[in-house]
Amino acid sequence: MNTFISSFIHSRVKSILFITLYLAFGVANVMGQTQQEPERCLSPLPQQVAWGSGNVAADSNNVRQGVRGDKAVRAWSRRIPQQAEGYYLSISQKGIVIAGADSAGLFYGQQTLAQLRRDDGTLPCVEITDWPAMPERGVIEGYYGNPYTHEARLRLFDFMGRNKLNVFIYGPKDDPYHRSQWRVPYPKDEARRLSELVQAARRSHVKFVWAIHPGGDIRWELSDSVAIVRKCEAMYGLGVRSFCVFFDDIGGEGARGEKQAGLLNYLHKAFVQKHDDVDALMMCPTQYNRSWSGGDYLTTLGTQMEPSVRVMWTGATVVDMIDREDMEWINAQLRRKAYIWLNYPVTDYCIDHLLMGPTWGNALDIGPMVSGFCSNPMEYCEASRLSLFSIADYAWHPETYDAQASWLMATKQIMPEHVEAFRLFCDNNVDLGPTAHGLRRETESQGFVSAKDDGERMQYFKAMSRAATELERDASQPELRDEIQPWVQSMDLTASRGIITLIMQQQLQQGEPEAFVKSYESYDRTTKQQQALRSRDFRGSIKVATPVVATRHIEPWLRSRVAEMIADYKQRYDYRLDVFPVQVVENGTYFIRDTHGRYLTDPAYAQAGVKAVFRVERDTINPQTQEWTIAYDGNTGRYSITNNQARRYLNEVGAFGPNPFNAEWNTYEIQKQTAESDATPAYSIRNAGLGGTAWWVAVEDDEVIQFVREAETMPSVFTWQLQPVK
Ligand code: 14T
Repeated sequence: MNTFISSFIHSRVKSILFITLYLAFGVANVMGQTQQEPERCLSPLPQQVAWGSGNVAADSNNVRQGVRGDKAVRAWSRRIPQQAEGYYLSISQKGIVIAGADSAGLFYGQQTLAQLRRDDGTLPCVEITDWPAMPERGVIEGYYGNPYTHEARLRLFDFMGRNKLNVFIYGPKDDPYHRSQWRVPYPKDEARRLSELVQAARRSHVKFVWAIHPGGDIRWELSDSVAIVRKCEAMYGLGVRSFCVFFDDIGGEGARGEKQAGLLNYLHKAFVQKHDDVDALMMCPTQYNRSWSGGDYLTTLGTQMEPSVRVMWTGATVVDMIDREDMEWINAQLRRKAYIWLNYPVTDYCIDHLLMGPTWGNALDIGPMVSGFCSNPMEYCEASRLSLFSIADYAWHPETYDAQASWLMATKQIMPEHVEAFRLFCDNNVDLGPTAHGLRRETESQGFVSAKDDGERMQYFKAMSRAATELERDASQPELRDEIQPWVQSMDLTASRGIITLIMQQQLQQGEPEAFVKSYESYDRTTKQQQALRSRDFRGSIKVATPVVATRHIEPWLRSRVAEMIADYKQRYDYRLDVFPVQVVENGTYFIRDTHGRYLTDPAYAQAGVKAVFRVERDTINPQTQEWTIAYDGNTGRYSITNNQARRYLNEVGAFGPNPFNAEWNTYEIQKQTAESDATPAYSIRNAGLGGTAWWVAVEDDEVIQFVREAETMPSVFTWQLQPVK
């Protein structure tokens, strides 16, 4: 230890130890030989690191390695941590020692050593004692969409080994032999490839878990239990030693908790115990998140199912980060530690997005409360590495996990030759947009958000454009490039639209309508080009995406800027108005009248939650209660409808919104229902946001707006008069 000056212990929770060691060994610092932590090169961050002074040559023959009990490392046996998969690594002038608690520990010690090796062939002197906080850490290929290719999985296992991830759960929803045709054995070629995968996983110390998804059409009869055993035996023959049964996303018979528990118990007896080398089973319940839980389903599993069966869990909702309270609640139900299935960075429910932001939000203190932690990734295997890198860091050592630092390191590891370009790309692919699951990641396009003026915005768009070109030309990683290419192209086109927008702004200011129109045409072409981009549009593809980027800040900014400029232009010029999108209703103030001539009115000066009503008479005292501002929202391409009395907007149930205005919810489609020549045209008004699509109708006996869904017969009262207030 005397060659080691303990200048840094990573763990924040070990700060007391840090202070003690600092006091004990800090003398050298006082003497001026300050030891600094080298630039971070280790991930996952080890539990204990003590940097020494000086370097040794990496090619030194003086490496002793082994597992606890081996002669080669006997002298260091007291330094080997007790924890499974732990290791002790020492690099000093005397040589290199790697002593594992077990074979996985030795393997991880070797990975750490490889990470320490510098380009110049040297290694820093260091002493590391390390072990994982969570016993199982890994990847669950569990999404809907195009399953990974064989080659992608092989590369993934290699990556997992280097990042100390130790489990891969095979459960692609669209592998027929996993789900829709679970009773059918794999065809020969596929079976051979699976067996190759199992071997490859093993070489990287990755446990290959094969999952079956029988719940869609299972009959609770012995014949189906036997069919599952038969399929598992076939997989056993291919080398699989770990098994999981999924019951997610099903209803009906298959969803019965006591039957599922019974099946798992049967498999435990009739399959697991028949072999001496098959792991304890795992299962994914039908109620796999708290928002879907109810009745006694989970406690039935908890009490009736063989205690060694691990149960998967996605958290408070389908897509959610995990905290202590989640774990306390579910562990009590299940009477065991839940096995986390993290639905991030999976994008099967928002396929136009690529998730390349920092992985944050999981509590740092749940290590002891989980039996495993797995991430369900995107169908883009290479691109998913960015998040998986951080998942690995987190699951190994959650207490010191720093999402931003981990992201910086991951981006550097993944694209060492184009770090800055890649970071800019990633920072424009962060948010998920509004989805059924509600998860948002709003810190996107940070350089754009912090730009102070259009000059800085222009700089940002140009940097985006340069980054796109750099990444498109990259030849260092063809697999990754192929995956992200559609989003890189999309970023390029977003950058172009940004640049054009700023040019249009100048042209408008300088009074150049011809130039403005030309620019607008080019903006429009670029937008259409962007909308025509596709990802995964190969033959037989299960999901085809239209890539979107920078949707959180840049996209809305572009749309509203352009919409404002067009409105401004229309006020000032008559030239070539035909190039702009047709606005059905010009922005302005209107009376909204139903087919009986009644006026839509604010009855209570826009109290939140109160509905607008129909009045036969004009309000002569407060005329504004019947005056509505209808404004085009360039962002959604729809209209907002706001009452002029208190400037409150209408929401999707025809009430004055209690929440802040949100264009995603509170804008409408307005269509002309009569001929162009009609002097008093009739319009239809339709909800079109996240509140669903329903037409506004006025029923004579009703005082408030009613809503009719498209599928139903449309009554004659669905048209409205929008009468400009003169
Ligand atoms: F098993 C579960 F833990 C789980 O998450 N199941 C699926 C999963 O395969 C999918 O990748 C993920 C994200 O979309 O969510 C689950 O699938 C759903 C979730 C829904 F809320 C499918 C339909 C839904 F409505």
